[in-house]
Amino acid sequence: MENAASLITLEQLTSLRRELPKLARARGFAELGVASLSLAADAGQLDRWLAAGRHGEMSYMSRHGVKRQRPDELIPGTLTAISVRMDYWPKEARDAWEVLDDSALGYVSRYATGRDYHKLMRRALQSLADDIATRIGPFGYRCFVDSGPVLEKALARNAGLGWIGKHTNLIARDAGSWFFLGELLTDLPLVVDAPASAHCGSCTACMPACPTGAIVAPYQLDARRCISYLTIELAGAIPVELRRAMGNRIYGCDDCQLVCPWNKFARAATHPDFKTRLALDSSRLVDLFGWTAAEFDSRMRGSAIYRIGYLRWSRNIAVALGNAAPSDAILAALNARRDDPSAIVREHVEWALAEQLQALKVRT
Ligand code: B12
Ligand code: SF4
Repeated sequence: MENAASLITLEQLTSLRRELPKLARARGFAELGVASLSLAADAGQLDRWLAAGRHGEMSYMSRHGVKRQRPDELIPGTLTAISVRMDYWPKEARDAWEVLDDSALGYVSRYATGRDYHKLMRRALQSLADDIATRIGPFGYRCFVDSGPVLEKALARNAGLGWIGKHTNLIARDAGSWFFLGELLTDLPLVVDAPASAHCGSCTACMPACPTGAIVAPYQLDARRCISYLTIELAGAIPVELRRAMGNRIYGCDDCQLVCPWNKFARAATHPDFKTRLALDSSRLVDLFGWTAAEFDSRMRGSAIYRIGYLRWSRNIAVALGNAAPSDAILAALNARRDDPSAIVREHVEWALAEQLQALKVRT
């Protein structure tokens, strides 16, 4: 990062600092804070998490060495992080518990029933950076939205946007946790906010609520058990011992946040891109499983789900079908894909058929 900040006057910086939250809100961000780069405690936790193998197959989590813990080594010259939050809760979506309770439906995590957030947030961050540059002249920065080796939650906490809860998501006292994070790493010596204090207190509601027991201790998530990891990040077969507990969750998982008392303060999304599309909030599993690869491509383009591809999508739905209350429609849908070109899908279809037959036997 070329350091241009030395040419900026103190007066300019002070006035910019005052204006920043307003500039962020004008771009659809709900909140902005400025973070210091002190991440020493988080760095230790990250090292322990990686050493225990809790990142599973997410090799990108260990690829950048200490750069994830030290933004000023990732982008030399970085002095502060401007951290932002954007709310995504789609208020028009069908009640999450109703869908989770109906095994014929597929549950899609509420962050993904609308359009992909990455581009939208990057564009908004870029526009914020451009606005800053018109006010103070050129400065050094890089935008990140879930896109680089950055400890986004720890920086957001440092910026006063919330605390990392026992489920490991960032929570804001006045807005719960249904939001995305992004940041500009900058060479601007801005006055930093005070880190947010923690308010989980004696609550542990999220820990037993996790269907697969992924929250192995307060603030510690074993990603290898997390349904979000299993349905989105994992490329191969889903471990058999975790399949039943996945229920009808076919993309991501929200349970730890659904039970969190702080989400009674959650804010609904304001950006139209987060509105539910394609009835993804409560589609029938058999309908979704009937999509061809071409239908998946054309319908899911522009959705975060597009990133996992047709194979993982089909694999996930097969597991949910195996967990559903038995029906002829489900048996027919599974039988129709017994010869699927993908060995992984075939194996999950066989598992699901066996589960269906087992459930039928128990019922009769
Ligand atoms: C890898 C990753 C995942 C992995 C692993 C999650 C995880 N907890 O690490 C998987 C695939 C499972 C995942 C799932 C989800 N993710 Co994700 N994910 C990330 C990513 C890319 C990196 C997170 C990371 O750094 N993990 C490293 C580990 C070590 O961090 P950690 O578990 O949070 O641990 C911290 C603390 O708990 C503490 N700690 C750890 N151990 C201990 C031990 C003790 C004793 C103590 C006191 C503290 C402590 O220190 C750590 C560092 O601060 C970020 C984007 C980014 N670049 O930051 C998005 C991000 C965290 N994900 C996000 C989202 C939305 C989700 C899901 C909600 C999606 C969904 N609905 O399915 C779920 C939530 C699952 C959950 N309960 O965490 C958002 C979170 C927004 C928010 N409000 O917090 C982010 C920030 C993306 C974004 N830009 O918005 N994710
Ligand atoms: S459910 Fe309770 S323990 Fe878990 S994150 Fe929310 S407040 Fe913290």
